Amino acid sequence: MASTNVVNVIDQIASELFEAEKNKTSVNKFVDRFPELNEALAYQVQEKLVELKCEAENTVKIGRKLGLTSKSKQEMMGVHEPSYGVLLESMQLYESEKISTAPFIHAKLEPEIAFVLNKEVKGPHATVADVLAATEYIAPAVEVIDSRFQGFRFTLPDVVADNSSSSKFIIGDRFYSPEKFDLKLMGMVFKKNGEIISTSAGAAVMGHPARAIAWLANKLYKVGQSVQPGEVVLSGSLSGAEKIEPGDHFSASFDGIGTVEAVFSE
Ligand code: 0L1
Ligand code: MG
Repeated sequence: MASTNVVNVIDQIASELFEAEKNKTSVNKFVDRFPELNEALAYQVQEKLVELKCEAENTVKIGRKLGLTSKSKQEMMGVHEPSYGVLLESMQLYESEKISTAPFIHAKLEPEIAFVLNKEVKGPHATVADVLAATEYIAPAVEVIDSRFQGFRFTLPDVVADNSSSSKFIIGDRFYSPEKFDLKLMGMVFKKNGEIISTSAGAAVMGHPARAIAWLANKLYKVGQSVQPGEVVLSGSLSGAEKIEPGDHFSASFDGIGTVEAVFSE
Protein backbone atom coordinates (compact mmCIF):
# COMPACT_ATOMS: atom_id res chain seq x y z
CA MET A 1 0.00 0.00 0.00
CA ALA A 2 1.31 3.48 -0.89
CA SER A 3 2.46 5.61 2.06
CA THR A 4 0.60 8.81 2.93
CA ASN A 5 3.55 10.84 1.72
CA VAL A 6 3.56 9.18 -1.70
CA VAL A 7 -0.21 9.67 -2.02
CA ASN A 8 0.24 13.35 -1.14
CA VAL A 9 2.92 13.78 -3.80
CA ILE A 10 0.74 12.10 -6.44
CA ASP A 11 -2.27 14.26 -5.54
CA GLN A 12 -0.22 17.47 -5.35
CA ILE A 13 1.46 17.06 -8.76
CA ALA A 14 -1.73 15.87 -10.48
CA SER A 15 -3.67 18.81 -9.11
CA GLU A 16 -1.00 21.35 -10.17
CA LEU A 17 -0.96 19.90 -13.70
CA PHE A 18 -4.76 19.90 -13.83
CA GLU A 19 -4.89 23.57 -12.74
CA ALA A 20 -2.09 24.54 -15.16
CA GLU A 21 -4.09 23.20 -18.10
CA LYS A 22 -7.32 24.77 -16.88
CA ASN A 23 -5.74 28.19 -16.27
CA LYS A 24 -3.28 28.10 -19.20
CA THR A 25 -0.34 28.73 -16.86
CA SER A 26 2.78 26.69 -17.43
CA VAL A 27 4.65 25.23 -14.46
CA ASN A 28 8.27 24.38 -13.69
CA LYS A 29 9.34 20.76 -13.87
CA PHE A 30 8.57 18.85 -10.70
CA VAL A 31 11.65 16.65 -10.32
CA ASP A 32 13.51 19.47 -8.55
CA ARG A 33 10.76 19.93 -5.93
CA PHE A 34 9.92 16.22 -5.67
CA PRO A 35 13.13 14.17 -6.08
CA GLU A 36 11.12 11.00 -5.45
CA LEU A 37 9.28 11.54 -8.77
CA ASN A 38 10.60 8.60 -10.77
CA GLU A 39 8.99 7.07 -13.86
CA ALA A 40 6.84 4.57 -11.93
CA LEU A 41 5.47 7.26 -9.62
CA ALA A 42 4.92 9.55 -12.63
CA TYR A 43 2.59 6.98 -14.25
CA GLN A 44 0.59 6.99 -11.00
CA VAL A 45 0.38 10.80 -11.21
CA GLN A 46 -0.78 10.44 -14.84
CA GLU A 47 -3.54 8.08 -13.70
CA LYS A 48 -4.69 10.56 -11.05
CA LEU A 49 -4.58 13.45 -13.54
CA VAL A 50 -6.67 11.46 -16.03
CA GLU A 51 -9.17 10.70 -13.26
CA LEU A 52 -9.47 14.43 -12.48
CA LYS A 53 -9.97 15.26 -16.17
CA CYS A 54 -12.59 12.52 -16.69
CA GLU A 55 -14.54 13.87 -13.75
CA ALA A 56 -14.25 17.55 -14.70
CA GLU A 57 -14.97 17.02 -18.41
CA ASN A 58 -17.51 14.25 -17.94
CA THR A 59 -15.58 12.11 -20.40
CA VAL A 60 -14.10 8.62 -20.74
CA LYS A 61 -10.86 6.95 -21.82
CA ILE A 62 -10.85 5.79 -25.45
CA GLY A 63 -7.24 4.81 -26.01
CA ARG A 64 -3.59 5.73 -25.62
CA LYS A 65 -0.88 7.73 -27.33
CA LEU A 66 2.79 7.06 -27.67
CA GLY A 67 5.21 9.92 -27.20
CA LEU A 68 8.90 10.44 -27.81
CA THR A 69 9.06 7.48 -30.19
CA SER A 70 11.79 8.76 -32.50
CA LYS A 71 15.49 8.86 -31.59
CA SER A 72 15.69 12.48 -32.77
CA LYS A 73 12.81 13.54 -30.51
CA GLN A 74 14.33 11.66 -27.56
CA GLU A 75 17.64 13.40 -28.14
CA MET A 76 15.94 16.79 -28.54
CA MET A 77 14.09 16.33 -25.23
CA GLY A 78 17.04 14.69 -23.45
CA VAL A 79 15.17 11.49 -22.62
CA HIS A 80 16.12 7.89 -23.26
CA GLU A 81 12.85 6.08 -23.98
CA PRO A 82 9.29 6.61 -25.23
CA SER A 83 6.36 7.42 -22.97
CA TYR A 84 2.64 6.81 -23.17
CA GLY A 85 -0.44 8.80 -22.27
CA VAL A 86 -4.19 8.30 -22.18
CA LEU A 87 -6.59 9.57 -24.88
CA LEU A 88 -9.97 10.81 -23.71
CA GLU A 89 -13.12 11.17 -25.77
CA SER A 90 -13.05 14.92 -25.03
CA MET A 91 -9.66 15.21 -26.78
CA GLN A 92 -10.98 14.10 -30.16
CA LEU A 93 -11.61 16.81 -32.77
CA TYR A 94 -12.74 16.54 -36.37
CA GLU A 95 -11.36 17.78 -39.69
CA SER A 96 -14.49 19.75 -40.49
CA GLU A 97 -14.19 22.04 -37.45
CA LYS A 98 -11.92 25.05 -36.99
CA ILE A 99 -9.92 24.50 -33.86
CA SER A 100 -9.62 27.41 -31.45
CA THR A 101 -6.08 27.98 -30.15
CA ALA A 102 -7.51 29.85 -27.14
CA PRO A 103 -7.33 26.91 -24.70
CA PHE A 104 -3.70 26.05 -25.50
CA ILE A 105 -0.54 27.19 -23.69
CA HIS A 106 1.92 26.72 -26.58
CA ALA A 107 0.56 23.93 -28.74
CA LYS A 108 2.37 22.07 -31.52
CA LEU A 109 1.16 19.61 -34.15
CA GLU A 110 2.50 16.15 -34.99
CA PRO A 111 1.67 13.77 -37.90
CA GLU A 112 0.93 10.26 -36.63
CA ILE A 113 -0.72 6.98 -37.62
CA ALA A 114 -3.79 5.91 -35.64
CA PHE A 115 -4.30 2.20 -34.90
CA VAL A 116 -7.79 0.93 -34.03
CA LEU A 117 -7.54 -2.48 -32.37
CA ASN A 118 -10.07 -5.29 -32.36
CA LYS A 119 -8.03 -7.73 -30.24
CA GLU A 120 -6.04 -7.47 -27.05
CA VAL A 121 -2.28 -6.93 -27.34
CA LYS A 122 -0.58 -8.25 -24.24
CA GLY A 123 3.05 -8.19 -23.13
CA PRO A 124 5.62 -9.07 -22.00
CA HIS A 125 6.78 -10.16 -25.46
CA ALA A 126 4.35 -8.44 -27.86
CA THR A 127 5.75 -8.00 -31.39
CA VAL A 128 5.02 -5.99 -34.54
CA ALA A 129 3.25 -9.09 -35.93
CA ASP A 130 1.04 -9.34 -32.81
CA VAL A 131 0.05 -5.68 -33.18
CA LEU A 132 -0.74 -5.99 -36.89
CA ALA A 133 -2.84 -9.11 -36.24
CA ALA A 134 -4.80 -7.19 -33.59
CA THR A 135 -5.32 -4.05 -35.72
CA GLU A 136 -8.67 -3.65 -37.40
CA TYR A 137 -7.87 -0.32 -39.03
CA ILE A 138 -5.19 2.29 -39.47
CA ALA A 139 -5.89 5.92 -40.39
CA PRO A 140 -3.94 9.15 -40.84
CA ALA A 141 -3.94 11.30 -37.73
CA VAL A 142 -2.51 14.48 -36.24
CA GLU A 143 -1.89 15.11 -32.57
CA VAL A 144 -1.98 18.52 -30.89
CA ILE A 145 0.53 18.40 -28.04
CA ASP A 146 0.61 21.09 -25.37
CA SER A 147 3.06 20.66 -22.53
CA ARG A 148 2.10 22.16 -19.19
CA PHE A 149 5.81 22.80 -18.57
CA GLN A 150 7.45 26.13 -19.27
CA GLY A 151 9.20 26.10 -22.64
CA PHE A 152 8.54 22.32 -23.03
CA ARG A 153 11.37 21.81 -20.48
CA PHE A 154 10.93 18.53 -18.61
CA THR A 155 12.49 15.21 -17.68
CA LEU A 156 10.92 11.84 -18.60
CA PRO A 157 9.04 11.53 -15.24
CA ASP A 158 7.72 15.10 -15.62
CA VAL A 159 6.34 14.51 -19.12
CA VAL A 160 4.88 11.13 -18.11
CA ALA A 161 3.05 12.82 -15.20
CA ASP A 162 1.72 15.42 -17.68
CA ASN A 163 0.00 12.65 -19.68
CA SER A 164 2.79 12.86 -22.26
CA SER A 165 1.84 16.42 -23.31
CA SER A 166 -1.48 15.22 -24.70
CA SER A 167 -4.09 17.79 -25.64
CA LYS A 168 -6.21 17.00 -28.74
CA PHE A 169 -6.15 14.73 -31.79
CA ILE A 170 -7.84 14.34 -35.16
CA ILE A 171 -8.23 11.08 -37.05
CA GLY A 172 -8.95 11.14 -40.79
CA ASP A 173 -12.33 9.77 -41.79
CA ARG A 174 -11.11 6.86 -43.96
CA PHE A 175 -9.91 3.65 -42.35
CA TYR A 176 -7.77 0.90 -43.90
CA SER A 177 -6.78 -2.60 -42.97
CA PRO A 178 -3.02 -2.58 -42.28
CA GLU A 179 -2.56 -5.81 -44.31
CA LYS A 180 -2.10 -4.03 -47.62
CA PHE A 181 0.70 -1.76 -46.45
CA ASP A 182 4.31 -1.94 -45.41
CA LEU A 183 3.98 0.61 -42.64
CA LYS A 184 7.69 1.13 -42.21
CA LEU A 185 7.96 2.26 -45.84
CA MET A 186 4.78 4.35 -45.77
CA GLY A 187 5.76 7.84 -46.96
CA MET A 188 4.40 10.96 -45.27
CA VAL A 189 4.32 14.62 -46.36
CA PHE A 190 3.60 17.21 -43.67
CA LYS A 191 2.49 20.67 -44.87
CA LYS A 192 1.82 23.96 -43.11
CA ASN A 193 -0.06 26.66 -45.02
CA GLY A 194 0.63 24.90 -48.32
CA GLU A 195 4.39 24.51 -47.79
CA ILE A 196 6.12 21.22 -47.12
CA ILE A 197 7.70 21.37 -43.68
CA SER A 198 8.86 17.75 -43.47
CA THR A 199 8.76 14.42 -45.23
CA SER A 200 9.20 11.09 -43.54
CA ALA A 201 8.30 7.40 -43.52
CA GLY A 202 6.73 5.08 -40.96
CA ALA A 203 10.15 3.77 -39.97
CA ALA A 204 10.78 7.09 -38.19
CA VAL A 205 8.64 5.64 -35.38
CA MET A 206 10.89 3.05 -33.68
CA GLY A 207 11.74 1.42 -37.03
CA HIS A 208 8.05 0.49 -37.58
CA PRO A 209 4.94 2.28 -36.25
CA ALA A 210 3.48 -0.99 -34.92
CA ARG A 211 6.63 -1.42 -32.80
CA ALA A 212 5.48 1.56 -30.74
CA ILE A 213 2.22 -0.22 -29.92
CA ALA A 214 4.15 -3.42 -29.09
CA TRP A 215 6.39 -1.33 -26.78
CA LEU A 216 3.22 0.03 -25.13
CA ALA A 217 1.81 -3.48 -24.55
CA ASN A 218 5.12 -4.64 -23.05
CA LYS A 219 5.34 -1.57 -20.83
CA LEU A 220 1.71 -1.96 -19.67
CA TYR A 221 2.36 -5.61 -18.79
CA LYS A 222 4.64 -4.41 -15.98
CA VAL A 223 1.66 -2.73 -14.31
CA GLY A 224 -0.77 -5.57 -15.00
CA GLN A 225 -2.45 -3.95 -18.02
CA SER A 226 -2.69 -4.55 -21.76
CA VAL A 227 -3.84 -2.76 -24.91
CA GLN A 228 -7.55 -3.49 -25.17
CA PRO A 229 -9.82 -4.30 -28.13
CA GLY A 230 -11.63 -1.12 -29.23
CA GLU A 231 -8.81 1.19 -28.15
CA VAL A 232 -7.43 3.85 -30.47
CA VAL A 233 -3.65 4.18 -30.24
CA LEU A 234 -1.62 7.02 -31.75
CA SER A 235 1.74 5.75 -32.95
CA GLY A 236 3.92 8.73 -32.04
CA SER A 237 5.08 11.38 -34.47
CA LEU A 238 6.71 10.65 -37.84
CA SER A 239 8.43 14.05 -37.74
CA GLY A 240 9.25 17.00 -35.52
CA ALA A 241 6.37 18.85 -33.86
CA GLU A 242 5.39 22.15 -35.53
CA LYS A 243 4.26 25.23 -33.57
CA ILE A 244 0.59 26.14 -34.10
CA GLU A 245 -0.51 29.77 -34.66
CA PRO A 246 -4.07 31.03 -35.22
CA GLY A 247 -4.85 30.87 -38.95
CA ASP A 248 -2.58 27.89 -39.62
CA HIS A 249 -3.74 25.12 -41.94
CA PHE A 250 -1.87 21.81 -41.62
CA SER A 251 -2.12 18.63 -43.64
CA ALA A 252 -0.44 15.25 -43.23
CA SER A 253 -0.62 12.97 -46.30
CA PHE A 254 0.30 9.30 -46.01
CA ASP A 255 1.04 6.99 -48.92
CA GLY A 256 -2.09 4.93 -49.66
CA ILE A 257 -4.22 6.03 -46.70
CA GLY A 258 -4.85 9.67 -47.58
CA THR A 259 -4.67 13.01 -45.87
CA VAL A 260 -5.81 14.46 -42.59
CA GLU A 261 -6.14 18.22 -42.16
CA ALA A 262 -6.28 20.60 -39.21
CA VAL A 263 -7.30 24.28 -39.35
CA PHE A 264 -6.76 26.64 -36.41
CA SER A 265 -8.41 29.92 -35.43
CA GLU A 266 -7.88 32.53 -32.63
O1 0L1 B 1 3.44 12.97 -28.54
C1 0L1 B 1 4.61 13.25 -28.29
O2 0L1 B 1 5.59 12.74 -28.87
C2 0L1 B 1 4.89 14.27 -27.23
C3 0L1 B 1 5.42 13.60 -26.03
C4 0L1 B 1 6.00 14.59 -25.10
C5 0L1 B 1 7.11 15.38 -25.66
C6 0L1 B 1 6.73 16.77 -26.01
O3 0L1 B 1 5.93 17.38 -25.32
O4 0L1 B 1 7.27 17.28 -26.99
MG1 MG C 1 2.48 12.71 -30.40
